[in-house]
Amino acid sequence: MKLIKTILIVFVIISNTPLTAQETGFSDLLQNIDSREKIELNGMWDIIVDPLENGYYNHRLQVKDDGYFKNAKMESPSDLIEYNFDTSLQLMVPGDWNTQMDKLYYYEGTVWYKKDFNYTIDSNELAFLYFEAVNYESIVYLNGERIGSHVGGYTPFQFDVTDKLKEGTNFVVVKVDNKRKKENVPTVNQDWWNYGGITRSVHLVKTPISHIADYSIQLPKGNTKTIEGWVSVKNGKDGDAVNVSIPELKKNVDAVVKNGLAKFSIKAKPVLWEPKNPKTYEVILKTATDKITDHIGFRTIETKGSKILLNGKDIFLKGISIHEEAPFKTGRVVSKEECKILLQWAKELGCNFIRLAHYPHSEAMVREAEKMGFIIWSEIPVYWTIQFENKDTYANAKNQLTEMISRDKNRASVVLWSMANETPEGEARLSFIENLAKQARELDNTRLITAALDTQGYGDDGNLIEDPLGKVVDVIGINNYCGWYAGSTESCSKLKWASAYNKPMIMSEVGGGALYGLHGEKNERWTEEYQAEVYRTNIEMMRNIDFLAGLSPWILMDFRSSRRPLRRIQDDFNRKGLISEQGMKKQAFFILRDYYLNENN
Ligand code: GCB
Repeated sequence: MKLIKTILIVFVIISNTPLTAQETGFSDLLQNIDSREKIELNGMWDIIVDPLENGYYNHRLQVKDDGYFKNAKMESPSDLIEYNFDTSLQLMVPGDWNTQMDKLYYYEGTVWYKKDFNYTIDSNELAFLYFEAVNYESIVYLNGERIGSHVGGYTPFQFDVTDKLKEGTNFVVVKVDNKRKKENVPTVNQDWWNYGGITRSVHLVKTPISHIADYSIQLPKGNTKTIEGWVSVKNGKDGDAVNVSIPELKKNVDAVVKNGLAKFSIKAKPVLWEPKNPKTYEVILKTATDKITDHIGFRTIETKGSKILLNGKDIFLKGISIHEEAPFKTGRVVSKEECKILLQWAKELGCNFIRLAHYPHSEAMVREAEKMGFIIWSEIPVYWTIQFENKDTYANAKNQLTEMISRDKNRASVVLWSMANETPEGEARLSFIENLAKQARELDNTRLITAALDTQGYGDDGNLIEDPLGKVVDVIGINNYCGWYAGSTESCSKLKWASAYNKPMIMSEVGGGALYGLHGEKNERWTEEYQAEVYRTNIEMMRNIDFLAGLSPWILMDFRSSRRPLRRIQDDFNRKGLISEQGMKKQAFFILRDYYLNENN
């Protein structure tokens, strides 16, 4: 009895101990930079295309100490400097290089980017160079000095450059390299365009010296009456106060910093965020030196048997998959307006759910989706056959996962973290993804874990879901192309599904290709009629799956892919969009819309 009591006391002490900044599992990546004062470094950057990496290596392939990052200038007419940013070409940031310059359309390699900016030193502030995303590998230099590097094309990263900035003019150089490599995540093979460049915005973010770096504010799992969270404070000290207020709920609490972190818990009954009422609250965080404002929604997400429960109620996810491909102009999405066009089309389709495939999309996309009431599936590019046995590959995937969760952990719309897409069964792959899932749950135990599994085998009676990964995830995603890659369209309506797991299943991909405006018989590939038939028969199939909790067919809009060369049909586009890249709706759009508007309400 005494022993049990002691164990209980120890347990209570441990569970009440605040997490330290390290224990949150996140780095000090600044949360919600839009709430900060910043200098925008977007616009035209000078660039040098460097396929042989001449600006980095000498002819013995040793790293140079006077590479292009020095931004050297001729001082006398006899000087030999074989590059000059001042007379070079330019590219727009944010943006991919492939769609900005004809000669870079298929280019995969290194491009050097340079930008000048002015800075006025203020000894009371810190300055962070913050990149929303650079695809794929970047090495960053400030005023000719290397300040750091980053791997991974779709997540944010930052460097504290306070001590490196000069009064007046400064210059930043970024070596961007999007060469595909076997050991990378994604690997050499992918069905989307490997857009290179500084594809998202760059900012110089200013903060007070003691500042709020990060925070997490959520309802705990299954509890709609307590708002819980932590605020991590950099350069503060134990005992500092953090004030958390939610004016609309008339809540105002003080928390105390210990080991860099202030934990709090607020009894409250917020109106819950849901697709039909995407309610968010203004949340204000204050310390003696800093203040941050965010808009946060509160909701719970759980599963029960084969159901997904949002705020304790069964919800059917009527979704669509989206690539971060810009409508009309094509290329990477670069603006909020482009996000809104895509999301508005998803609204017209009757969706309440979006799968943001196959990598983390921009923060703007996630925030706009949240405002419009979309439930989000967010994923990392662990795609097809990556090197599951390679420790560096794992570290890379884990880092991308951590950066994704770090950035979006306060978004009520995000309910599913997806670990992988169509990975081949095997032991190394299973433990790779198991470990990722463990990491995701340690970082965030309020959301659900999923993965899109490859088409499950066809038996005589139908498909049985038995991939061992089913054990690891909370929600099973299935990509299945009945009527396109396998089986005739007629066979789909009769296809039966069974599952070895009592878990919800989302049909995370289903569909077929059509060129907008091409018409013919419903058995003629690439016609709108064929694609419409694929949707009709697959919808019938889905009506018969009693453990189906939602779907996100492939895909909202045609997107560029170098796997798709068929001339006059594909022309480098995957044509499985319900809408062409020029915004024209194909017949299948209306088939899916009718299903969403008339069923499962
Ligand atoms: C898939 C992949 C997706 C492809 C799609 C297709 O299964 O997950 O990335 O684009 O099929 O169109 O083949």
